[in-house]
Amino acid sequence: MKDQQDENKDSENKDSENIDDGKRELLTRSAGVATIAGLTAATGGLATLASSQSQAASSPGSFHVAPGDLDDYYGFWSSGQAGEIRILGLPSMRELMRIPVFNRCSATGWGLTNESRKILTEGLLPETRDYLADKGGVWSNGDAHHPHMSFTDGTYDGRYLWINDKANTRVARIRCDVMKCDKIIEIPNASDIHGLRPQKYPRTGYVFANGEHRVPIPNDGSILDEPEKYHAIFTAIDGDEMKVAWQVMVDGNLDNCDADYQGLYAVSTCYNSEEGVTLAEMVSSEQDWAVIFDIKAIEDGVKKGDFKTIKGVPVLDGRKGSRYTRYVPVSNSPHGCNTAPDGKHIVINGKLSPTCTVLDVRLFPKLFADKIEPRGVVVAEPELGLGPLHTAFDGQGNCFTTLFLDSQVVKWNMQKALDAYKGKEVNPILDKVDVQYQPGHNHTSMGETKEADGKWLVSLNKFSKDRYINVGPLKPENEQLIDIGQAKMKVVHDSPTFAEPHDGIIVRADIVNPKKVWTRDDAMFADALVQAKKDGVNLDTDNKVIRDGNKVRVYMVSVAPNFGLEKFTVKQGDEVTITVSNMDKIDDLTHGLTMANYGVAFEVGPQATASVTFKADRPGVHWFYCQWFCHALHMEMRGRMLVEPA
Ligand code: RUQ
Ligand code: CUA
Repeated sequence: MKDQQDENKDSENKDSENIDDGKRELLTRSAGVATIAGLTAATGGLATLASSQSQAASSPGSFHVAPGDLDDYYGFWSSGQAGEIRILGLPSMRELMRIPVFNRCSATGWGLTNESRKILTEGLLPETRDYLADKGGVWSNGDAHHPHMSFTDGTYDGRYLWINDKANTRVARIRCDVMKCDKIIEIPNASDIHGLRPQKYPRTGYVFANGEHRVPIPNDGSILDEPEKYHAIFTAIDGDEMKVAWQVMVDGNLDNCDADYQGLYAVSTCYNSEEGVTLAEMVSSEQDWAVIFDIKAIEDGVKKGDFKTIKGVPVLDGRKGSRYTRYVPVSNSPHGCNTAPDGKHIVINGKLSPTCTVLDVRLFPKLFADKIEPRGVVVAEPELGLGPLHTAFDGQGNCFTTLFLDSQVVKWNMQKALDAYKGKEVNPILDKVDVQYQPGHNHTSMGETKEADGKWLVSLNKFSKDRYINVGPLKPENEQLIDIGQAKMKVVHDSPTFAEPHDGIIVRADIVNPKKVWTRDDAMFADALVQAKKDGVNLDTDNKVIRDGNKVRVYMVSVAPNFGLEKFTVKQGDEVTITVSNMDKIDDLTHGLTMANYGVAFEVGPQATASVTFKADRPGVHWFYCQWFCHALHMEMRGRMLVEPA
């Protein structure tokens, strides 16, 4: 309680700094850069600023969640190069859970258990499986950027999350009923999946995934230093089947993407229209593109056979001049691509340009019918500040764009931006707030759905610098919670995070309803059930050791504080499979099994079965124990594996 009070006091102090910063900025900045709309008269401006700040201080939308109270939202965060997904509670910003995905996990055994290794390997391309054969069989790293939930009719439906792996060209799916990854596929032909978004309407449906880097297709060494022959690939994945539905080859590098609210189009930002391979080449041209994909035309093309099958998937030619795509010129190196909850506008974030370019999806049919020029779909292009990367929405017509170079979030009004583009004398910028420091993604509560509620904004900042006590040369990143319930934005909370708060979504808690315990017939451990049946073992009740040549299968039930077997004996060199079923039915009663000095450890959730296979090549006495605190006699929950020397 005391900590919380200190924290509150602390954040009040920081808030007062913010006010000072805001005033200083208003007084010192040149009018052209930071004109805050509505505050144009200098004297009236300061008064307005002060009163709106004090109003924000007594905001009803408090971020304080008292001990024992529950949060209003789930935050699903990526973790960049850490390769996992993290679940946060908002507005408290408490980290609640981690879901291992592309990484290995010492606690849960992800990457080690038979169940997780199946998920990590079954979707790999054959050549990758070969490559990994003598390297442990699974990738141990990933670069997870963009977590997004499944949609039905334009809003989250709580079924799945998907996330990309830029490092090893994969897309993973997480089951939201148990909050575990259940499918991972490697995307053929593409290189390094970056932007990822699910189809919003009528449902997901497709998961769109951008292959960022251009490579030769096939990338088998037959083409090397001939960049003009490299291509980038846009992929539509069938999110139910977790299979590639089709791919489209495009010009330039694909960065981020989003889908419309009509189920007709997807849009990707595209940089490096120069198709260069060095930085100088990549930024030499003044213009890059937003590429628009006509989903119905592509599906039609697939039906009519207008594709090449490469690595087992249909690849359509969507390069310039194709009927499947249109290239809308925008300023050099656009980055974020965000569909507004109004269902009409898509915001392309300028990155190297201080502008955002707004496309109107209602004009896309005309563009594909060649009745207007590509730039004809641009309906606004507000100048917002330096380094616009990503835009979020409040559902009330306002947009929030991160300014990487300015270390700010700018709030601007869509209608005003549309009016200004038509020549009206209006400033679309409503407010700016300093963030610490250099924001990348930002996200509003429900902001990428038609149910955007305009309560909270999180700014995911790449640098924390002096924000926390020094932890050495490697510093945490910094996430900030911003109250957007008032006219003026207000930073109300700082959260340090380990690598890297790349992106996140904020989902109303009532939409997400995970189970409290597993069901005994869950697909996650279906293979163990099949094997047990073959061995005449009832997983729910039996404790048995089955010898099958030099393979030994050990079945154990765990009920706190006991494993079903107090010891078992194997021979040196045996291949041992241990299958543990946790028959405790109580909420939060997880067991684990660690086999000492064998590098074996895994989680077994309540009513779950988990298994691991290893070679018993170290003779002697090896204790196995439960490493998940489960009972007053948790320390005693153990047994012995006796390995007879060969
Ligand atoms: S991209 S910081 Cu990997 Cu999400 Cu914009
Ligand atoms: Cu079972 Cu600790």
